[in-house]
Amino acid sequence: MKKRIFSGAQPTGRLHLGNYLGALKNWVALQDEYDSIFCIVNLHALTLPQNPKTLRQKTLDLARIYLAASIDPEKATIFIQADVPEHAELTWILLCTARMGELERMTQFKDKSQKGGRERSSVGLFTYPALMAADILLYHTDLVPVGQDQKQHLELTRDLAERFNRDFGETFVIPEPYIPKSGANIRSLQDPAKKMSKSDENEAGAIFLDDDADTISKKIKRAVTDSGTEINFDETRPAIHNLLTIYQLVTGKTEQECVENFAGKGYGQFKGELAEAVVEYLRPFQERISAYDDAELNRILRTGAEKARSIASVTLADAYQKTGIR
Ligand code: ATP
Ligand code: LTN
Repeated sequence: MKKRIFSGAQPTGRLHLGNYLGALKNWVALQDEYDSIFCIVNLHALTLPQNPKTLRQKTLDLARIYLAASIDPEKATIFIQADVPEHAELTWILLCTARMGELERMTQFKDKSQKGGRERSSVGLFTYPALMAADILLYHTDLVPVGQDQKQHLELTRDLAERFNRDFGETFVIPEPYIPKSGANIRSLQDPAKKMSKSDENEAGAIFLDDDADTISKKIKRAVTDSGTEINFDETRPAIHNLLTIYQLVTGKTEQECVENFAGKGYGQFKGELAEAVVEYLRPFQERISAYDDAELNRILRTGAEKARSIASVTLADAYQKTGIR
């Protein structure tokens, strides 16, 4: 029996190179070896204000991105979170086992609630990690490929699963995070102190997967650099470290090959070669993105939801039985 992976992304905006290099790329790489389930987490999207007129389309667009990124619906299960109501149901059970203190320690809540202020943040934003834990635990997931920013949520998921198993009897598999050594933490091109993010107001900080060649070039040319002239993987020069990491990941070169390639060259030439490499890397993806119409997407998502539900319903029934609800 193959081991299982589960992961998801929110349909909240345009996906960027950080999402791709930190997560999607690894989903694709793992889908042959693992029984793979990839979710479009539209219930998570509601934790911040969304436009109801565009959320459905964004949800379908994210399915299109999964497919264009080479996730194969013949191998992997792709579905929309809200099509499997067991996610919301198990969340309640997990919320009743989670502690206030645990959720209060989540740094993503601290970051995301900062914008509008804690007082005005939705309770859903606060309880978001329990929904993520339900996503993962419903499928007896072994491995969860995510970026570095999700590590803390994964640890909470493990704690909740262990606590439930201890209090009510063996029910959930304890999942392991899969966080790549390189690419899990792509920084903003405008401010390397921040991660590259969909929700950053400054669009110049992110390379979106659907940016055209000209936009990619401009963003890379305008990317901030550090003092000094050398192009190397020096952690104390986070801007160049980030750009060189992107170069390494999109070209598949070793660290040493990257450094040798740019020895004695200036930032201008480096940025030119980096832009070219990113454009080439994204080209096949961009060519595939229009290949799927909404009818086909809906068919894939319906099949995915049926398959997901057949697994999730058994796990939920077990959790309901163990807790004395049924
Ligand atoms: P964003 O911060 O871009 O708004 P998000 O929190 O809405 O992202 P999702 O779109 O759900 O996140 O993220 C999908 C995956 O991309 C997650 O596994 C996340 O860890 C990963 N990811 C997000 N940003 C980065 C980044 N800058 N570098 C590497 N991986 C990232
Ligand atoms: N919280 C994640 C998205 C997410 C997820 C999941 C990732 C929701 N449920 C389950 C992996 C497994 C995020 O914001 N990036």
